[in-house]
Amino acid sequence: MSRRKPQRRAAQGITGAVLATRYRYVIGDIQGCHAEFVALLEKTAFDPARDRLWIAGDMINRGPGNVAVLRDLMALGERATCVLGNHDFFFLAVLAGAVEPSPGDTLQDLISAPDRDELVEWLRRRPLFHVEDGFAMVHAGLLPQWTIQQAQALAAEVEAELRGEHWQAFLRGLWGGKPVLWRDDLAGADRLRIIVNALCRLRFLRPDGSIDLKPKGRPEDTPELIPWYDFPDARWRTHAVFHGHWSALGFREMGDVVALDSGCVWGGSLTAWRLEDRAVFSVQGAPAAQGHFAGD
Ligand SMILES: [Mn+2]
Repeated sequence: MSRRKPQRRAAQGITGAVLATRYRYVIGDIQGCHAEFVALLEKTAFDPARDRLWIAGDMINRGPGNVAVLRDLMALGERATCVLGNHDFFFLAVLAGAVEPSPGDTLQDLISAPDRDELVEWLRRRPLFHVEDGFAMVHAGLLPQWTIQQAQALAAEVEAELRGEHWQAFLRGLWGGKPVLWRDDLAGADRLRIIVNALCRLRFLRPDGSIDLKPKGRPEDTPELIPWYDFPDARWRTHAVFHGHWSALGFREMGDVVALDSGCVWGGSLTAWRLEDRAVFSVQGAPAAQGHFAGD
């Protein structure tokens, strides 16, 4: 974290209100683990009047308390900056009729919530990428061909679709793993699909810079592939990057990249990283029914 020092300064909210900030806490994949989320905020002594949360996506699914997590984050307003993960997208896609829930999904509390529509309207207006003070946050990863500024512009292309009137049709065309190699002249659904797959699903790249979405394990298990954050000469390296999505990695500080999915819903822990002084806070997750680090 040496490139730029974090600055304790006021943040400009989207309504133009100036939010005085004491601490910013970056938190990885909550996945409906509401009790652990509440316990973690208690442990950090989070003060909603002075502090802010950065949530690295996958706020919901696999865990038991999806509705409560979304309600809490929504209630924080501009105090919580939440980027979308693949599970957040998946829930929206279920509502759009693009995909069917599988037995491991736990979205029923959301699907039948009395305030479902309000939660959905909030969720589909979240960003896919956040940049502030020399730091960037994304759920999964960044492609080596992208600068931070380009990634911001590409995320905005997807955000515009998701916020638009035809968001459900957009999601129905989004599913799939192709294309795997970025090109600046990609257009239409192919372009939007690879942007979402990179920001929300990426772990490994092949040496030619193309995406391989299949492996979910530790980097040492697939030495022929390159973790996205290790790709040589990646153009996004002007900023420090926080990400989640990779429970097999666990919490890792890797120079200017910090991995924050410590697998709470799989019996691991939920971690908060305080941006101002790099203090780490964590609480133990409940034992997982499906075994330790059993999935995403
Ligand atoms: Mn994920």
